[in-house]
Amino acid sequence: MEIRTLVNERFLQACRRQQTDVTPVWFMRQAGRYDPDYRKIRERHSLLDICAEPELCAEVTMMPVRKLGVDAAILFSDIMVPVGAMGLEFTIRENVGPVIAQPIRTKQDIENLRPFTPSEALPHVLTSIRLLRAELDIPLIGFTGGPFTLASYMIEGGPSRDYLHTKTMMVSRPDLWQTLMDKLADMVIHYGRAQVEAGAAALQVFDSWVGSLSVDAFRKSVKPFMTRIFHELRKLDVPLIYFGVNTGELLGDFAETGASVIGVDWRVPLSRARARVGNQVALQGNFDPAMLFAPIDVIDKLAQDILDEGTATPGYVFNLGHGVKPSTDLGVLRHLVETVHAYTPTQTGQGAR
Ligand code: 1CP
Repeated sequence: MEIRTLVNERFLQACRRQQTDVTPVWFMRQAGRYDPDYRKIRERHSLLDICAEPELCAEVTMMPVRKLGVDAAILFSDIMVPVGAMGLEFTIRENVGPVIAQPIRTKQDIENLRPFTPSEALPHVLTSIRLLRAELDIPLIGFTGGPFTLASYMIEGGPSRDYLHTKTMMVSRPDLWQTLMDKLADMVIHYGRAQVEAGAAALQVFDSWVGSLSVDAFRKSVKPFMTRIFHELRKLDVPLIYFGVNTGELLGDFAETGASVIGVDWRVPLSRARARVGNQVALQGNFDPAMLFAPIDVIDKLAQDILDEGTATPGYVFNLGHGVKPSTDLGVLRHLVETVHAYTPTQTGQGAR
């Protein structure tokens, strides 16, 4: 299959902390329900159907690239797709998220999980990536869930507020926790590698809910697995983005895992995030997705402030602090992309371009 030359590499350059012509921008959950054309496709196909059908998956992945003018595409999939391939059945329930009929609670449940070989278990995902690599002239981001976030769905059986079963297993059965996290870390490594080999130019690990942990719990029960994952994935020589919500207190530890880009939510100013992560990683974030419903002049001012802070140090990718909300106006997203690309540092800002 044809491999396209990337005409726009500014996303990869910023991830590598190199100079860029303008600040690169993409949005978490940029392919999705805010787009009427996506909603139309969803009337006829389930989310998992789209993930399993390469032509459809590639089409949905490219929709925001054409409509918004973002600098990177992200594969349309879900973090639970490889978990299904490990033998744990789940459904995606409308307005809820992933639901697992038989959550993992015992040693036997963990032992029953199948080892994961991407080319056998998810060949269609790799086909989608190859199709996209032939179509896109901007980088494609592959992704996986982080082991903690995946474990939380597997153990709780669905979305959770307090992660009671997960945290209980972590502290009362560290042996089971270790076995489960090791299996998930192996999956993340194999899946990440397969996605890059198929054509993904960067990988993001969505550890969305790891911010529910204390710093001590993160260091003891999650960080060793993340460090192993990034140590292995670094050999692929592509940017590795580590993102979670509510992770302000964990950012320093995130930077020590071996990830090359740290995703920041909107709660932490980028200047403070930078002080916590040091200068050896790039930053990505952190426009509050709720502020996309603010008046345009408020949006512009907020974007300007974020850009001033983000570009103060080389290595910055503009993004939201979490995913696009389904009721967001597509025109506002397009405006935000234009605003980011048109940005010039304010007098008082220390933009590095
Ligand atoms: O049919 C639909 O449109 C339902 C909503 C939806 C979508 C669009 C779900 C159910 N998954 C997806 C696709 C998806 N999932 C993408 C698409 C690529 C893109 O970004 O454009 C991505 C990256 C994910 C990753 C994902 N799934 C995460 C990590 C990112 C995040 O938002 O924190 C998580 C936590 C999930 C689980 C999940 N799947 C779906 C929902 C509604 C949820 C969250 C449930 C919860 O609150 O726990």
